[in-house]
Amino acid sequence: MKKVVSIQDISCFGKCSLTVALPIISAMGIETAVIPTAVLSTHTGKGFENYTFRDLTGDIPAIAAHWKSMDLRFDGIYTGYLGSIEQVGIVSDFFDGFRSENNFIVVDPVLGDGGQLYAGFTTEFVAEMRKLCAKADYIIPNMTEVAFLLDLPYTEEYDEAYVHDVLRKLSELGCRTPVLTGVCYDKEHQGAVAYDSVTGEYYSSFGENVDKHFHGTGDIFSSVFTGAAALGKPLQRCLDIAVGYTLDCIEATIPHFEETWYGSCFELCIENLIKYVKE
Ligand code: PXL
Repeated sequence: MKKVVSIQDISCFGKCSLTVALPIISAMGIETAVIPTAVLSTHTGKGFENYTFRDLTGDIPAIAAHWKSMDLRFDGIYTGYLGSIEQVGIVSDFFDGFRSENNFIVVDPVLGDGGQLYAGFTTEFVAEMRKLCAKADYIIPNMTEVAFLLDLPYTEEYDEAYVHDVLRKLSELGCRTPVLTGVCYDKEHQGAVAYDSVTGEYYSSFGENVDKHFHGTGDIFSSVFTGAAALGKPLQRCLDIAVGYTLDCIEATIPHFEETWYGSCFELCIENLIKYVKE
């Protein structure tokens, strides 16, 4: 069986980070180990306030040392939301200890959305995340995260040439294949565009655009992308599965949006994901 380790927080309520990565990657038939980097009562996104936050950074080196003593190996290492500068450094050490010729690293540089950083993040934190991106094979930012990573103004008006240009610049941070999510060239379509900096090729996948914000879709996309890459699917297929399933989740959430405004109802279409993986 393929094995992936996901390193990110567990937001106890709110359908994101580990409560998304663990069920989704497992459903793809992949053994999913976790390193919870923090425990929060909810996520920190819009609508939640006064959440608790217990930092688990200090536990990570001991977990890594125990796993090393057992000679554990992973086909993929996938990080998402990280809570502090120190934590990003410790995750970077984990990469050094567990990366090999035979595995890959995915960094979802969770920083913000809608042109704004999430609560608690600073420009110093962005600088540290930029360094982590340099160690990844794949990074999966949205447009907001691109603006912060590349120190560019945030814009919702762009064309294909602009997207290709920022993807090239992201690869210059040191990562082979940046994947940009939430790309809209027109009001009808939304999708993802990737750049393989070794071959110089661009890949993209688009679906219908639903013009509303759904929390947690970035984590759904990155989890599916990571799972598909661990299964050895080609880059185009990884994009198609991740875009397709994320859109399924958005459509499944619409009838429940009043009640489930804080996350996306990925649970209601997990059978689609299992089908896509087998196609
Ligand atoms: O969905 C990304 C995410 C993960 N973890 C925490 C968050 C967020 C986004 O708001 O707050 C704690």
